[in-house]
Amino acid sequence: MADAAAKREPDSVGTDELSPKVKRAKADNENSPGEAGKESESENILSGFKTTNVLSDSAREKNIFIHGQIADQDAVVILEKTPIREDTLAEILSGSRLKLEMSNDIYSTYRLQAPPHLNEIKTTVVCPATEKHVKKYQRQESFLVEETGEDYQSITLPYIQKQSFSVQWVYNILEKKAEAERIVYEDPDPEVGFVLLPDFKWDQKQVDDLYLIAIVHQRNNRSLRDLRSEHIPLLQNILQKGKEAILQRYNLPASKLRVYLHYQPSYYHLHVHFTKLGYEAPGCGVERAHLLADVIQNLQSDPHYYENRTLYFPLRADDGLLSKFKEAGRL
Ligand code: M7G
Repeated sequence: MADAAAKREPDSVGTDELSPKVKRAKADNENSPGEAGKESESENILSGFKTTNVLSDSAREKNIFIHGQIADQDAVVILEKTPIREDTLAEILSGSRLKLEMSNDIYSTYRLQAPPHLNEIKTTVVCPATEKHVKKYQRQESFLVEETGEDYQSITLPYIQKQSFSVQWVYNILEKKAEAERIVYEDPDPEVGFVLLPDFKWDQKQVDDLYLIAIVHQRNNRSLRDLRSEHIPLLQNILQKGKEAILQRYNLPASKLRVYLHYQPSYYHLHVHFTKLGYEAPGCGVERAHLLADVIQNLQSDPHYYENRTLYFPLRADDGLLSKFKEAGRL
């Protein structure tokens, strides 16, 4: 399944006991005056979208990743049906049109046409998209790579210095040129500070699939590999204040959070993922996610842990980095 696909686990273990409460908290937040009017109607840039091919899709996850063109520029569009929110049930049940499909004994199935505002499709557009974006969203076979500290220096680092995605979107956030109104919390300190905001994979309509990212103000750390014991205060600050901010805003306690870094990340500016425990977020598996609490402990016991350790991660079949590992005889 493509990386960016948000998995929905409506019946997953451990997600239900807090849900009504946190959902209400979120709904209250949304109704507060400070939140009003943020979403603006935009011109439909997708009306002229020309589809080239479907990169991946999933009936189970109810999403589709499409490659195409918008006004002669390459684009990737992600369409995704969102979960049904408990606080909209009354309106869905009473305000929809119902068409009977079949009826048999005590069983019947219908097509329910919900009011348009309750029937939205979360849409993400990357335009202009690079070839790397197209590859990122294409369904692909993956291979587990074993990277020693030396491999990082001789294979990975030279590759990512030349080939990685632009982090302009990250600088826009840090400089308040984009998404400023979405910031949930900021610690402006240049050394240990960070910005916490919703990941663009999360539509913020329900807490069940909560997903935020903390982006550090420091600009000299690419990833987990660059972390040393001197970064412990930064990491502890993110863990502590990030959890507090999420409790305050979404009424979700730390015991319900999965806080981790990706290795390899897609974007080489240090950031931390906060997702709700029980929500199977893309990339939260053991082959890619490193719990922030573990990272802190590892650095406490060995200041150079992430400089020297062999790290394992999956790479997709057409990833240029995989070719570099093959060329070096490391796969
Ligand atoms: P990653 O581990 O570098 O890559 O995480 P991944 O996308 O393979 O997981 C970067 C995180 O930033 C991901 O969770 C993205 O969904 C998120 N993200 C990416 N972009 C381009 C944006 C953006 O423009 N705004 C926000 N809010 N989140 C983004």
